Amino acid sequence: MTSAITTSASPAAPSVGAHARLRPIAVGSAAVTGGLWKQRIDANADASIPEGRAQLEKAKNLLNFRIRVGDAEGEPAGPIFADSDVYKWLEAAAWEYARSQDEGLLRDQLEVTELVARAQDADGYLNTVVPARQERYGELPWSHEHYCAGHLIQAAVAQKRATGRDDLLDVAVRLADHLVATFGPGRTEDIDGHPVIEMALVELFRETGTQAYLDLARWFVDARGHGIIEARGHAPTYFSDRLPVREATTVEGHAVRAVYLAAGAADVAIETGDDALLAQLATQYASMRAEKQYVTGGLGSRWDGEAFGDAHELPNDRAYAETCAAIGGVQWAWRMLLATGEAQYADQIELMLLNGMLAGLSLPGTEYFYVNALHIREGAHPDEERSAAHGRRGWFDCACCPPNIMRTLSSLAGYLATTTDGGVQIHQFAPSTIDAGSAALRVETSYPWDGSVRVVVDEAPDGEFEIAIRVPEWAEGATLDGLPVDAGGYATVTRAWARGDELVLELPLDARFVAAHPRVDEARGQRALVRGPLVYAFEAADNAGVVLDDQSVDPASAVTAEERPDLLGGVTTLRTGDLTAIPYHLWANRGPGAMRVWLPVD
Ligand code: FUB
Ligand code: ZN
Repeated sequence: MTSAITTSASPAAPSVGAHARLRPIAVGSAAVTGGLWKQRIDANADASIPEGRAQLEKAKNLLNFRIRVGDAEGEPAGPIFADSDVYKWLEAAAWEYARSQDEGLLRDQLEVTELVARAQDADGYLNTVVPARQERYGELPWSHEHYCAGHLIQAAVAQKRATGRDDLLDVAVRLADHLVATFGPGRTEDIDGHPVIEMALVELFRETGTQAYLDLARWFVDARGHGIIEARGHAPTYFSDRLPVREATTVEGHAVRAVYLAAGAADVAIETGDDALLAQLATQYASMRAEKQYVTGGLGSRWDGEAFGDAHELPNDRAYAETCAAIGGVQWAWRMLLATGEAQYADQIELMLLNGMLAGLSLPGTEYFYVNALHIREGAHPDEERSAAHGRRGWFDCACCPPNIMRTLSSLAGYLATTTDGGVQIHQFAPSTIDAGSAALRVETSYPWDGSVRVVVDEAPDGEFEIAIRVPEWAEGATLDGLPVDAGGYATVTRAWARGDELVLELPLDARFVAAHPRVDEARGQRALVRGPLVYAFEAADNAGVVLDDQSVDPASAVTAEERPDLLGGVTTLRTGDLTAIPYHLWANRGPGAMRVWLPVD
């Protein structure tokens, strides 16, 4: 590996020599300028991120750091991985600064950064909770020490890319050097029960060029599945440690752990040119998608162990579908997209962002779902904190999901498009501007409410250039400039361009009923309503006087779409028979109540 100069500044930026077909566009070089995502990005900036810092005070995550540096007294509070929430918030603040250049937010993140830096031990170790509760690295399957380190490193890389500052990066480098000195072949041969360090170390390699970080990431990936966790007395499946990553053909165990590991393995494959590893990850992804993913993109069906179930084990009322798992799924799909250039991964990113993840956030941006059920029965009893029957909540004792949404929304522009030497690829549709270096494009659309996507050339590249626009798999009948294009790929036009040239993609947004795989017992004989990339839900608030649990649908019946600018921030509702449906991600914004995605066929 010669150089690790990054090609752009976004989450997951393969190095120059990396085996990636596509290259990301820096977060600051693309901007969402309107529409659904802008609403959410604004709420993230105006409410979620500032409120998030207040919640970190209230939940004592920041107090833990003050205790560690001697500014306060007491025992650290919260889960053993409490530090990670601070780091995810720092990452969110960094990407948000890249977007808004908000100096107040920069001051805020530097203040928290300074506190974090002071809490670092002289040898680079950094954790505010573990040292007060147990021996350093004494119980890695549960201690989350590498997990917290991974989130710190991700935040540091984001801060460097977004602000150019080294404050947190210096901390991350000292911590990573400590990990390199401590773990690996011939040193301590141990792994954390919760992956994320793999992705983080690869990103730090990309940022610094230090080969040892990539080597350790690869070692952490390859060390799994060889009995390390079992030797410590734990059943390995939960920890993604039953099989080597290179042998596993599906995902299993704790869903967030599994997808974070796969995303890190994809990063390793991209940087080392490991095609065999990449192919294995593609096999795992295909299995997850075909057998273990909800129609909403949600991942992980079991409350028990927050885990993937067996193939087709996808209950609706007891769905877990943790918000973080959808986010981890996006991170994995993004890396697969960069590596392969295959549109299926961009389809997946869209599905998970617009449904599985976005349902986790209230419209004002201050309340969250941890668990994303697909069915809330009449009179459902919220049996515990995470139950969706409560409606969204301001924070959680285990608050992994809220800051995970924050960092995803503040870096969302980074997922819109990519470049190759001779072209640009548009993967996600939003009113936006995309500065691809040699070309600048503008996207005008009301998607996902309307299927028209206009791509305008604002600055033309020299010579021939390819503009590729994703045509989602569901978009049979799509046209580009009036000519039919195949669904499930990219419509491409290669030619010389002039300022003002444009392409117009028309995606058919007819509502459609979809059925699950017949082996999904809990959805057999039922239909879900989808329109474009949006999955719809029937909610009590729109269906007064009706017991949703007693309802059924006729899939042959007409479905009418109605634009409702007055409702839920502006939405298209669907009506079938006597029932009204709204996009799933918007349910529970008018209080909790009965809701269902699947309805039995008449
Ligand atoms: O273990 C850290 C986080 O807490 C996981 O990613 C979530 O699933 C929750 O268990
Ligand atoms: Zn979570």
